[in-house]
Amino acid sequence: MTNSYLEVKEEVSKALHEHQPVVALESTIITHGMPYPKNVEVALNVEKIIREKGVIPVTIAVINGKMKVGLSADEIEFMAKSKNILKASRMDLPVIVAKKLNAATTVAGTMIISNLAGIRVFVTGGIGGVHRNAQQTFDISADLQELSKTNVAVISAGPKAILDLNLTKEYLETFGVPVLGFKTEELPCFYSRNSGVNLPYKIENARQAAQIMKAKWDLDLKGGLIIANPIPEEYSMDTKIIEEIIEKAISEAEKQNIKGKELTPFLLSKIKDLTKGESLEANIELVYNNARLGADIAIEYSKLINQLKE
Ligand code: PSU
Ligand code: MN
Repeated sequence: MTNSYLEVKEEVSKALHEHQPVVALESTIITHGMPYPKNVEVALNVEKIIREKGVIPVTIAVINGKMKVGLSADEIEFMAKSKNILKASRMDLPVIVAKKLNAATTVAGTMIISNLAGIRVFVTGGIGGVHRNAQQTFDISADLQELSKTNVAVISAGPKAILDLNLTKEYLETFGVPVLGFKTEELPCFYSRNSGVNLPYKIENARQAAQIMKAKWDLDLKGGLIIANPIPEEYSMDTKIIEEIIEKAISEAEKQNIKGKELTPFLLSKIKDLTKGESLEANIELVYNNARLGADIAIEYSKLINQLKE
């Protein structure tokens, strides 16, 4: 790798060189999205699910200022356990790299590093988006701008339910980010399958996702795509019940004056407490579900790139 800020694991650079399927994974979900030690278990399981499909999983983080493309099990444990790991989005990366700090990467941060390394498929839980009341607060996740400019496909269970889903959809439309519903015509919203927000495009399989990705980038239409994969039916939470809980969590955040970077982690953890852990279980299952689909999409995309016949 010519980029001296990047440290790409050997099996990853080999796989990329040979156009073998590779899936990037973020680390903020580990450090800020789930409690220790469950976060370690989940991070390792996600990698295992992807590897069992013959795809190389690549968890991304910044350690001592190095953008790590692929973490060892020890590094995952270190990230998961350490207190005060920073959360790196686009604005943070140059500071963290120059000061040689440790940081977990958000969807935006992970997209940037994936793109530098040449990884086109990235699996997460839920993307950031336009927060409720953004008309006043201006709180719009940098994930959305990143999706408008960086060529990486993001497999998620939709924007997190804590957001304003209609505004998030409008924002993505304005910035030209395709949102493809996987076997659904409705925007999934993280903990549940149903948001009431319609999606214009439905895809039926991983191959269609790969074909749309390739078409987008062949046409030089810069930016990412969202493959919105609903949480499996058996883990989907009741939209009404979860909505009441989200409202409670949001008013608690307002009371405590939680803002900016702290808001999303605060809400996820509050919701976990208020649902007695049920939301964490849902979060874990939706990530596993996204990992399975993401691996399939990486396989199909690499087939297209290698121009292999089925
Ligand atoms: N998905 C999860 N848990 C998380 C996140 C995603 O299941 O914690 C993280 C992602 O890293 C995403 C971030 O980029 O939440 C959004 O944070 P913010 O709203 O501050 O941009
Ligand atoms: Mn924000």
